[in-house]
This record gives sequence, structure tokens and C-alpha cells, in this order.
Amino acid sequence: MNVLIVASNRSRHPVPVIPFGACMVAQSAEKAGFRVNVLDLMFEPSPRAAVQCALNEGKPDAVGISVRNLDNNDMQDTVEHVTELASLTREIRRHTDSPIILGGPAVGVMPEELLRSTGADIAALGDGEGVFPMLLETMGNGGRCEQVLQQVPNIALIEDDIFKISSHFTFQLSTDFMVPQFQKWIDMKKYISNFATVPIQSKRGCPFDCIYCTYGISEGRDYRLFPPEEVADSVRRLSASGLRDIEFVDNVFNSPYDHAMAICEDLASAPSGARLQTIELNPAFIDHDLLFAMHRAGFVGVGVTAESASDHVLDNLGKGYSVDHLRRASDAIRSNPVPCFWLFLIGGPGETRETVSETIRFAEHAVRPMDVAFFNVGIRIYPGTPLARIARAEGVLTASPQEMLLPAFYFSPGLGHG
Ligand code: B12
Repeated sequence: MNVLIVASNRSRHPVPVIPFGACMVAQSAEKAGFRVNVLDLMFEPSPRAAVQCALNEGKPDAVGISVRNLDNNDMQDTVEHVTELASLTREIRRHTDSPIILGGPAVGVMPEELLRSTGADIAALGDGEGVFPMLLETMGNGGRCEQVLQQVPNIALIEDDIFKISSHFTFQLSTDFMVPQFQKWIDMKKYISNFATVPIQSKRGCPFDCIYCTYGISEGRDYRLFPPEEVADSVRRLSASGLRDIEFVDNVFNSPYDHAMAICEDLASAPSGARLQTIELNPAFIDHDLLFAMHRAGFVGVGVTAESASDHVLDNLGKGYSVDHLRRASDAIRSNPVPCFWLFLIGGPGETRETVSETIRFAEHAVRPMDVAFFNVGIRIYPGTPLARIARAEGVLTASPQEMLLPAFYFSPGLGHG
């Protein structure tokens, strides 16, 4: 069976992001015995022509589309990608009758909406490297819709205009740690020359309760931790192959704290030569020991998702930490040489001019001259999150879930429209 996977993301802001999920899914399908090609649209001058060519030459029996961003999450300068995705899917459909399968982080959050707006046949939810080979196998054996829904977990489709989902759903499909052979699937030279970092993941799942976030919906709330020594070995292997700028893309790197520590200690015990980064440190679990271990492991940059320095707003956002935690994190960061990128989120529920001032005062004190602070304004509202319920109750959100494929943002009524 010939399989084509189209990595559809073309956004180069802030940098082009390596299609980690698409490469992983491609590698797992190949391992299961399928002939797989990846068409990465990131640097293609004409996506339509590239799609046409890949379909005509490869004659795939199934086409997977990896969907990363629905939009750029930016309230002030919004760019949506859903219209583009729908026309890409239509273009694929014009050239082939083979089933079209959607996968990616947004697919787990809005499967029905994405299936309806694109006209794709199947949505794969959760860990693609687990679902995709099973799905191909069942379809290869002639499985029709009902059979696919019965036999393959984590699949959704629309039949006779009714949205249907597998009888069995689980986030525990694949527990194996995997780093795909990126060079085999995509043009790594192009990514590296455009300042992309090489992604690696030390866990899946997110148990936190941030009211706006979809991580728990798309990956589940239970941690699936990858063995620290395997993660560290992979960093060393990537680095030895010349891929030295490596980024941990975990939802939160420093939780569980002991897991992050174990990875850092392993890396420090046999240095990799890699320049490591992560943008996702939770301030509740930052201390001097962790930062020291990260420094010794080879981290050259970290990001802290602080969000706000008002206890009231942090509470409302469901962050589970307080301004005291932020102060302790800031002290630890000050005593460590690793540069830090502070992320703040302005406009959450309960935000007022006073709470914004608190956050800015904190940033003025905490952010060293060598560091960077970034302020996001407004929060993208996703269906199924507590923020969506709050926004509806406050009358801020009136869009139907289908309409929420296009971005809607929460901006605290306490800040006016300004
Ligand atoms: C780390 C990260 C970043 C890093 C990336 C660094 C790097 N080197 O890769 C940085 C900070 C650069 C970044 C930037 C942005 N990000 Co970001 N990012 C993430 C994060 C936390 C992890 C992404 C990741 O690599 N996961 C690991 C891989 C393996 O998982 P995956 O891609 O989901 O793939 C799995 C499944 O989805 C599935 N799958 C994937 N493809 C396919 C295909 C098929 C056919 C199948 C069957 C299955 C399948 O199987 C895969 C393996 O299990 C996610 C949150 C999350 N948990 O997804 C947000 C996330 C992807 N980012 C998001 C956004 C919005 C952005 C930005 C637009 C933000 C901004 N305003 O700048 C930019 C866009 C950048 C760009 N050029 O595209 C959103 C996308 C939401 C949406 N769907 O619309 C997410 C989901 C966070 C959120 N808000 O919920 N990001």
C-alpha cells in the first residue's frame, strides 16, 4: 500500500517548525510495512503543483494530512489557516479517490468541525504513530466505515451526515519513545538554515488545569513519560549527527520535576555537545537546582510561561501557582547564567488595568537585561475548554463550535476594548 503524508504547515513565524508529528507518523507507517512518502509544503513555492505532482507520481492508496496550526493565535494580527486547509483537501480530492486522513493537535480538539469543513474522510485522534498504521492495515484489508470504527481506536468520521467516533478511545496507544530520522523525510538543511530547532519530546499528556488550554484534550491528562536515559541518548545521537540545536517540545518540561532532573543529570554525565532549549517551564517547579542541572546538561535558553503576576488572574486562569512562585522562579533564574524568555498573557478573565500594571511591574523587576519578555494579548478560545464556557456565560463568545475553527479570542471585559 502506498501512503502519502502531506505536512500542511507553511507558517514561518516566528521560525519554520519541523513537522515532527508528520515525520513520526511516516516512520511508524513505514515500520509497519507501508511504502511512505512525505510531502512537506513548508518551502514549496506552489503547494497545488507539489500536491498534484506527488499524487500523480506516487498514486497513493491513502493520503494523510498533518494539521498543525488552525491560526496564528494572534488577536491583533490574526492569520487563519483553515480556509487554506479546506482548499488543500479539495485539491487532493480532485486528483485521487483514496481516503484522506487528518491528524495533528487540532484534530483531537475539533474533529467534527474539521471533517465537515475539509471534506476529509477520517480524523485520527491522539498519538498518530499508534493509530495510523492500524488504520492503514484495516483499510488495506478492505475495512468499511463501520468496521474501521469498531476495529481501530481513536478514529472519527462522518457517515450520512452523522458524526461517529470509534467504539474504543485511548490515549495509551504508543508508549515507545521515538525520534524520527528527520533527514529521510524532509529537507533538514533548509530548516536548519532558517533557524529551526530539532524537536524532541520527553513525555506526553498534561495534568494541569489551565482554563484555555487544549493539551489535556488532545494528549490526555495522564503523563506518559519516556525513559530519561533513552531521551538523553537520543539527544546525543542527534547531536552527533550534526543536529545540535535541539528543543524539548514537551507541554511542560519541568514537570514531573524528578523526570526533568533525571534527563538533565544523564546529559550532564556524558555531554552531548548539543545546544538545548525549551520554551515551556512551569514557574511552580523552577528552582536553583533544576536550572543548575539544565545548565550542566547543555541548555542555552529557557522559556517561562509566567502568564500573569496577579494572583487573582493566575487563579482565574487555573494556573495552580501564585506570584510567590514567580518570585522564587525569578530569583533562581537570576542566579543562573542561562538566558530566559518570559511569556505573559494579557486579557484573561478578571484582568483589569491594575492587574496588568502588577504584571508589568513584576516583569520590570524579574526580566534581566539579557532576557526577553513577550506579552500575548487576548486568548484563543477553543471549544471544550473552561474558557469557552466562561466566554459564553459572559456573552463574549456567541460563535457555534463549527464557527470556532476560525479564531475567537477572549479579552477581559475589565479592559474595555482598548
Ligand atoms: C513546542 C511547540 C511550539 C514550538 C515549536 C518548536 C519546535 N522546534 O518544534 C514553538 C514555540 C516554535 C511554537 C510556535 C507556534 N505554535 Co506551537 N506548540 C508547541 C507544542 C507545545 C508542541 C508541538 C510538538 O512538537 N508536539 C509533539 C509532536 C510529536 O506532536 P504533534 O505534532 O501533535 O503530532 C502528533 C499527533 O498530533 C499526530 N499527528 C500529527 N500529524 C499527523 C498526521 C496524520 C496523518 C496522523 C494520522 C496523525 C498526526 O501524531 C503525532 C505523533 O503522536 C504544541 C502543543 C501540543 N501539545 O501539541 C503547540 C501548538 C502546536 N502550537 C500552537 C501554535 C498556535 C503556535 C504558533 C502559531 C504560536 C505563535 N503565535 O507564534 C507558532 C507557530 C509556529 C509555526 N511556524 O508553525 C498551537 C496550535 C493550535 C492549533 N491547532 O491551532 C498548539 C497546539 C498549542 C495550543 N495553543 O494549543 N510551538
